[in-house]
Amino acid sequence: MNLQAGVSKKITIAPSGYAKPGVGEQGQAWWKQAVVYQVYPRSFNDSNNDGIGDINGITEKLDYIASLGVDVIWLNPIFMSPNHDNGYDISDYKRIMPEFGTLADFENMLAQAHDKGLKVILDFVPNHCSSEHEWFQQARQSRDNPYRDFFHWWPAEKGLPPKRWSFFAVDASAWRYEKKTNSYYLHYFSATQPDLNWENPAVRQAMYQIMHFWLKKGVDGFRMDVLPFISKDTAFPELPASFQGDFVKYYAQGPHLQQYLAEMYDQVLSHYNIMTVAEGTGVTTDTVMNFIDPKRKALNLLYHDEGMNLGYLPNQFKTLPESGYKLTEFKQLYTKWNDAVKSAWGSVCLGNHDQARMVSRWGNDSEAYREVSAKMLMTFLLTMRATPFFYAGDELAMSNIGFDDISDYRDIETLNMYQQIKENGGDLHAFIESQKITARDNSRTPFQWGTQAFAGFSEAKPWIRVNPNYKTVNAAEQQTRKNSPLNYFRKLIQLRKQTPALLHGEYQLLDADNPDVFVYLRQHQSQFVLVALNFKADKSAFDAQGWIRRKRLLGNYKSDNMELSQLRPYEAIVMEVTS
Ligand code: TEU
Ligand code: CA
Repeated sequence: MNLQAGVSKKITIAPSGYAKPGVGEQGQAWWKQAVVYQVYPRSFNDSNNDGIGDINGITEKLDYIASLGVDVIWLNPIFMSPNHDNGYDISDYKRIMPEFGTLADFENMLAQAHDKGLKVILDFVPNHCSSEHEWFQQARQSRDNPYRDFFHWWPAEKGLPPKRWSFFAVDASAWRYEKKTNSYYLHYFSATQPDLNWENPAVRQAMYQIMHFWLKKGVDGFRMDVLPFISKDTAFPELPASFQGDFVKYYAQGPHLQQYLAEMYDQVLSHYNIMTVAEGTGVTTDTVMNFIDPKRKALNLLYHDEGMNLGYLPNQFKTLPESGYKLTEFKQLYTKWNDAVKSAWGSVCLGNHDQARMVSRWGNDSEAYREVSAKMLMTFLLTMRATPFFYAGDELAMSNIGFDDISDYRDIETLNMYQQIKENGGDLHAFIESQKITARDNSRTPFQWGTQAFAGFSEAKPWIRVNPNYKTVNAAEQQTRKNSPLNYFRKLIQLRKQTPALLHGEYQLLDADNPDVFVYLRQHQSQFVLVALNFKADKSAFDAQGWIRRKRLLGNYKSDNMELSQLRPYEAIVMEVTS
């Protein structure tokens, strides 16, 4: 062991970045210290037993959420919507979807959340609305309708529009022909989600006004859906011949992005002490600072999809190889993102409503390892230098349902892709096999509260099937069990909050080439915390690179592990170290 090497390593992570005003210890913005808990309202708790989760259902469970120690609730869209894409197709941005309740229900929920010290951020969808929105209903009537320019049109007399793929359309095209005005409209997502034309100042003003409307009600910020898409090259050039389908590169982060962000900042965001998070589809470490650089007028945080897509086979729809993903790539990726946002602030997540369950995708959901590997992944999220985002149910180690029958699926992405493959004579069996692992509906099954019928989510048959493992995997059972994932999650959050090195210390990757163990150091002033995570079902060794254990802070095994450099299957340890 080379002690000197250890010492010089410490110097490379000296807390020099903390001198800057606003980023330093004193100037820690609340959203940097927060833990975010994402609630998918449709699946969380059903208060009126119609099988659909709702706002009053969330209100009933605020004490549970507060008991976790999280700070912020992010609600998926709750606005008026025909629900072709579960609320990501908004038909009225200022009204609550009746299935979820009323504006009064929302205001009550918000007030009660605030009383319990919880903040609430809403999911705002600026890139597209529902085809049932009044704006689109008007716009499609005639070419000279006042709302015509709220959307992107391609007049058919110009010929076929240049190829653009859609995420969800069965015919794969992002252009849809409308006979009435002999034009095509643009929809990057389904045909029921026409893209709004941000070039039009009236669209931008309408959006800012909607944001003010909710912020004045006291909401604590927004998650902004596919924000990079709001600026496009509206000349819609032909794609290069060599084009391989990586379409977000051509579709998003257009020439006016910075202008729109700055305008939104000036006219809306800067007037409130809020948390603003961009969904960063297609954003790389080269462009992330355009969205979150504190020196710019922009947002606070961005979460990227690069992490979510890790391991997928190229040119195949959300398909993982048998061998899964490579930990070395995982480590490299999160280290690269940590470094890229050093002068701003990062966010970290391993799942959400668009992804598989965290433990199934990144851990091991077999009976033997489901809990221990879920705790290991929680440890990762709560010890990185970034604001962690958890998806409701992660704290219980809820796992994929893995539907194998298309009739069980509810999600437009799966249903339309299935139809597309069917029409093209593709391999439907292979598609279903891959969806069992990666489908979005895996995370959308009802929250598992207890052992009663429908897991206590509802007394009526839920809109989507409950995972049959609810008899053993549920909150009631875990509440009283000392070492349950739920109670481990609570302890871990407290540890993060009490440990300056974990909250805002510098991050440094150790033992980078180790294929089984993720080891890193967090350091704040004289406090050094080492985190070691075994991502494998076997015992794994790692190199602590000269760091000596002083005190174990937390681990996911009951008994202490006295060997610093040997970890048991999926073991996670957090310890204070010294050189
Ligand atoms: O998702 C953005 C997005 O790019 C999705 O296509 C995502 O990559 C895909 O679901 C992964 O399988 C956002 C929302 O989070 C998603 O729920 C919406 O369906 C989508 O935008 C359209 O609003
Ligand atoms: Ca309901």
